[in-house]
Amino acid sequence: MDEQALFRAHVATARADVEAALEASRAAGRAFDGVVFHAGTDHLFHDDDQHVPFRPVFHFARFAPQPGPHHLLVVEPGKTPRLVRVVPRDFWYEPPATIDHPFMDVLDVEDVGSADEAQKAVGARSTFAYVGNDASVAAALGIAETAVQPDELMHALDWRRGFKTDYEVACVRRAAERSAPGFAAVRAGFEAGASERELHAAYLAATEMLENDCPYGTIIGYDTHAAVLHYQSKVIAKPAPGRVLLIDAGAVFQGYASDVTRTWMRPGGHAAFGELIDGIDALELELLERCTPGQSYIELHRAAHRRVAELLGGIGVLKVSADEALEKKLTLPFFPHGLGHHLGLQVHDVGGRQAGPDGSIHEPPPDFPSLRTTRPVEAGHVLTIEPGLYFIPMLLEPVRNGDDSGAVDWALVDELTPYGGIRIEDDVHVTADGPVNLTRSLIPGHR
Ligand SMILES: [Mn+2]
Repeated sequence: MDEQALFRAHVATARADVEAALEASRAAGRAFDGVVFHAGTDHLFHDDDQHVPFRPVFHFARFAPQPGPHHLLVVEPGKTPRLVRVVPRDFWYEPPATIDHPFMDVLDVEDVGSADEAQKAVGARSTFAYVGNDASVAAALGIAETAVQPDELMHALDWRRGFKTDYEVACVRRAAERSAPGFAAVRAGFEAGASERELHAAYLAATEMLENDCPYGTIIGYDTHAAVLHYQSKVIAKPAPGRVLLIDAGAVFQGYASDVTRTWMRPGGHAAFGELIDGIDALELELLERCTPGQSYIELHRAAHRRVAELLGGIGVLKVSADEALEKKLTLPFFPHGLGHHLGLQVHDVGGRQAGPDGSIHEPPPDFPSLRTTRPVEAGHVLTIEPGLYFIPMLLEPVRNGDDSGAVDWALVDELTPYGGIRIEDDVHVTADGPVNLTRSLIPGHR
């Protein structure tokens, strides 16, 4: 299918989702004639005239990947969605690019010169709900505060965003295609001994992205930096010794993100660490293959902990059985984050903890408070699978000094701690016919 047809079908689904959300709201006693989606108001840094990097309101971006703030989109059942696009005449900044995208043909698009003009063009909408980041814009449209992101409507919209259209899946894959040369450049730089900062620059150059185009700050860390889960510094110094590199990076296509992590070790590193990399890689691919409709994501997370216990037992870091390790929660300090998350317009996409479209929440089990995804896996979901295994002194300290200290070979832990940690992540599209790995064929593993 061509892009135009894909996008047309996508907008049909997005419109149906809005209609279903309006119906859910009506059933809850809060009826609206439609929804005004706002691209959002941008912000300045405190007491400054510089703008905080702008990201559109994601429910807006689902209809139109139009950069820039202030645009308004009116969605009403039975009518073509109307986009009032703000293209200011400005000599300080370049106006947001009028991009080449099929939304120009699928939506009813009208250009105006300012946020005020956009509000005038949309007119009074007192019977509508407002979705956006600026209640004053809602007020200017005559929309009551109680109709600003009303709960029932938002729960239903968030839930439905979990089911990706073919267009959305294609965008995630295109984002991954865009990131692939970045991974190749970083791999080559790692082999040549480049610094973290040089690797980051190489990633941006190879993906043709500016810093603010990245869906999230790239994580590029050598050795112990790989054990800082959201490591951000990217030091200038050449790596010493630079035995291990962890890169967690994505790209964006039409607003949709990819999110992939690889961990590489130089030849001649600790054989036990190499075994752990192999083990986490095999685990990741195996769990990804289990992403079928009806699968409990929480069970996948539990399975990951069991394998982490087995891997640590296999190399001798843990001196107790996997059962005992799990019972004593000894894997938690080694694998302290969740197995993954929904992926789409947001890197950590909405709705991962929803139990249904009605606002009920599926809390993570008490053992795993960081788990972002508790919602059962369904066809249409796009998820990440990203098991990890780290040597984080701060988390291991209490075990070392606690009652279960004897269950761990601390000499071996001390040998492996300089290697930092491992995380391996791919993106999966769940279909009725099974999982599709969207990223592994584009971005090779660790070998
Ligand atoms: Mn991720």
